[in-house]
Amino acid sequence: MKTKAMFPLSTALFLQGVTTLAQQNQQRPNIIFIMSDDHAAKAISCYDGSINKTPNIDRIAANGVRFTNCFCTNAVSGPSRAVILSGQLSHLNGMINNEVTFDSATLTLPKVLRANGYQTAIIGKWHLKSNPTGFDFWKVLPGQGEYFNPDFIENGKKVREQGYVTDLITDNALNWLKDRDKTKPFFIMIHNKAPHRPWLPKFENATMYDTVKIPLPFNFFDDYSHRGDAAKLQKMMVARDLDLNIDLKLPDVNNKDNYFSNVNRLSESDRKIWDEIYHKRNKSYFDENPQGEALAYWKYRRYINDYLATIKTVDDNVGRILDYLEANDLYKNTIVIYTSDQGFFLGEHGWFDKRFMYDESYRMPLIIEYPAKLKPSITNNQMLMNLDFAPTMLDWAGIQKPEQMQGLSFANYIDNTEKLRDATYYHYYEYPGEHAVKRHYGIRTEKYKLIHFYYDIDQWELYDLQKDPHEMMNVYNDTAYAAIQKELLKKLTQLQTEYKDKSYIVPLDFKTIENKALGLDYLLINQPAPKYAAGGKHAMLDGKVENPDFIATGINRNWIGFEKNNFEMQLDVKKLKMLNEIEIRFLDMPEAWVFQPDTVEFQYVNNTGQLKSVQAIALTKEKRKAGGLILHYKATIEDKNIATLKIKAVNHGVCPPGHAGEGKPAWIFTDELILK
Ligand code: SGN
Ligand code: CA
Repeated sequence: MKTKAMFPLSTALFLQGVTTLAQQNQQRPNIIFIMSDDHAAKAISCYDGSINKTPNIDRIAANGVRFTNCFCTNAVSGPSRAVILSGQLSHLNGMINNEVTFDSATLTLPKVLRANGYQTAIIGKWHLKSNPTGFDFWKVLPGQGEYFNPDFIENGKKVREQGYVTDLITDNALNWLKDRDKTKPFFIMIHNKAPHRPWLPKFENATMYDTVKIPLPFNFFDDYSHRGDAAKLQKMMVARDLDLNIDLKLPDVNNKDNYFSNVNRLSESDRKIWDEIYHKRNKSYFDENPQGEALAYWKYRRYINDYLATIKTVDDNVGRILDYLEANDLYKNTIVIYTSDQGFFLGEHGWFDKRFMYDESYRMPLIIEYPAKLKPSITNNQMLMNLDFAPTMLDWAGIQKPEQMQGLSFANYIDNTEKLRDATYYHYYEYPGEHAVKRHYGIRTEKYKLIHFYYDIDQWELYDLQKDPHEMMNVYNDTAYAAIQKELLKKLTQLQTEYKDKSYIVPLDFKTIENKALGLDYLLINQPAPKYAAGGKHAMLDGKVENPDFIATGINRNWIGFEKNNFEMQLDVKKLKMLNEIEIRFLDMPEAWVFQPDTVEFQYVNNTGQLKSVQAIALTKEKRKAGGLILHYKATIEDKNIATLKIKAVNHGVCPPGHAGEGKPAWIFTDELILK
């Protein structure tokens, strides 16, 4: 059996065992899993309705269940998809960020369904780098995919199709449904690219929202006071980080002929139509020449209008799928799921994109109809995660979930009488990365959210979601919340143990080196900043140095850091008798406000009492995976009888002009003085 070779033995046996069981089951439901990319619940009218109408997606809710508390476990595309497929959290399925390649040998939902007699297919966005496995048919967009005339990879072969991506995905899905083997139940994943950046609507919808003034969210001009640094340091602001040409479709200022570089896939005649639409559409911008807040508002409107216009086509195509089911007597016994890989910021906090555990990006829309089993028009507020999708679908299909799947089936929790769980877990890793959202993990209960930002930061946030649903006020360390904070921390630790997630403990990876000065007492003239004083008293002389690929955590790091101050260290080296070589290591990581010292000087007094001084230079540079360089400053000493040694490294003082921290204190980071 082919599957046997792919799975561990226990899994192969498990699949075989269940196959026979499932074969006896004639009434197994079909499953259509429709997932869009970055579709926030706010932009679905059965959730909100204030900014757009989605009559077809709403049909699913009217026929079934709308879930109001479904959350993703890692709010970025590849990771969310991998969690849905595998039923395992990112640290176990390996797809911690969009950069990683999904291991195609992972046991996934389509594999289990297929081994149990289902016909399986996936069409549309895949984004997991390796080829899809577990599908009888796959036709996926390479990478992020294109909106116009996109390429697809069909069972390994590249084909280019003419048309608009959302329509083409549904065309292909309907074709597959028509041609399927009608003796078997089916499972199809229909994955839209829309409404992903750069939000290119179909021609006929391009201006549909231009006459409606969608209001700015109340916290669009959020200044992030009462929050930690993560919110302040992101790069996903509508007003600042959207590109006028690519994202907002204004002519390219550097290349007027390149009116809009994103549509170069259009045929010449279509391109003309497009240009005409946008010449007209952009007129208001040139007439008004908005500046300051008016420009921010203009950007928001262009952004939200395009975003919603791409959703119009998503909704139309959901309608086509539902119509097909009704017309082909598939309505009753087909589970239709509509969701998005995660939520999205629609100007809240001034942002676009996702990644943060704040509700707008954290919450997933989830709507399910299954007329044979589920009552219509139900609202369900169970605390769910995308981790639960695979176990639930398997449950409905009458298949026991494989042991390694960590999620829970909510199939029997739709009526709201019993709670499935009391907290959801989150862990985001894509940092350093696009949009500069710091790594963080946390939990959410119905009432509270606790987040820890880590890696090159060590900050906690606690939100009282009932009093502060928009997460504007971090109450971590507010004494009024002391008991709640303690309880949430306990729950968080409990979940991390249960889910076997230790991936937030970035391993301290040291090399042991030869150092004659091991354990000698020393004196620091200036003290390191308390947060970066880790490593204990002997950190500078403990014979341990960081491996260049070590990833700093901000917690427990071996480097010691000095804000604005110089680094000055003095030690008695009489015991050493002989001393030839001195080396000291400094970090150069300007983007983290850490600069190499302006000068490094070794001063020493020999037994004749003479004071001598050598300027040291950085002879070796090691590249760190976590960013920046480790500079090794070295000097050779001719004198034999040195009594006292002093090292002085001069801080750059303030971040230089043009730097993000211009004028703010610069840092010096050092680890290990090596004497030979
Ligand atoms: C692209 C986008 C980002 C987006 C990532 C991840 N930039 O890189 O804004 O966050 O995808 O999105 S773009 O300028 O290329 O559009 S994800 O949905 O695939 O995770
Ligand atoms: Ca996405």
